Amino acid sequence: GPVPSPEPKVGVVVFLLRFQTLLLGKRRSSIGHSTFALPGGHLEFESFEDCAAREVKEETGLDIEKIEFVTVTNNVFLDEPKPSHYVTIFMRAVLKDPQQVPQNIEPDKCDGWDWYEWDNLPKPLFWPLEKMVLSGFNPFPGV
Ligand code: 8DG
Ligand code: MG
Ligand code: MG
Repeated sequence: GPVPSPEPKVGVVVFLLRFQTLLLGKRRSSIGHSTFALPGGHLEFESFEDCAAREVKEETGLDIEKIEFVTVTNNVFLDEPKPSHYVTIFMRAVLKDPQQVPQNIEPDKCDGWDWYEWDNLPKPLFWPLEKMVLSGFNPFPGV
């Protein structure tokens, strides 16, 4: 019979900018396994800004500020072990303390976090992010 289509969920992810670099981690989660992605997770009973700060803290230990909405994309994951659908909210933020170092707090979900230059991004990128890069998007303000 027909396969039931999954209900859309809301993801909130963060372009965490530090000087000319941004934070990426290689995923260990089933969706997008072994691809580089932004910190982020599922929206709960909270604002986009609170979700961004909470997920970044839970996943990296970092404290962020100047949190603002950037854009939203629709992502249907058909080719994953478990098909899923996310409306993904992209936020932007900076570190409260630029000297603070990311920790890999959820090693079951991520191989580790590092800072990357926009012109020298690691490969492969998680495809919702890849799609934005290919469209010419740039997360740095004033570009
Ligand atoms: P949670 O239990 O902490 O709430 O969830 P999570 O385990 O941290 O969720 P996640 O997979 O990291 O993020 C939720 C979804 O957001 C993800 O499955 C698909 C969507 N998503 C994108 N792009 C990105 C991205 O660059 N990074 C992250 N983390 N999620 C993304 O569409
Ligand atoms: Mg999370
Ligand atoms: Mg996450």
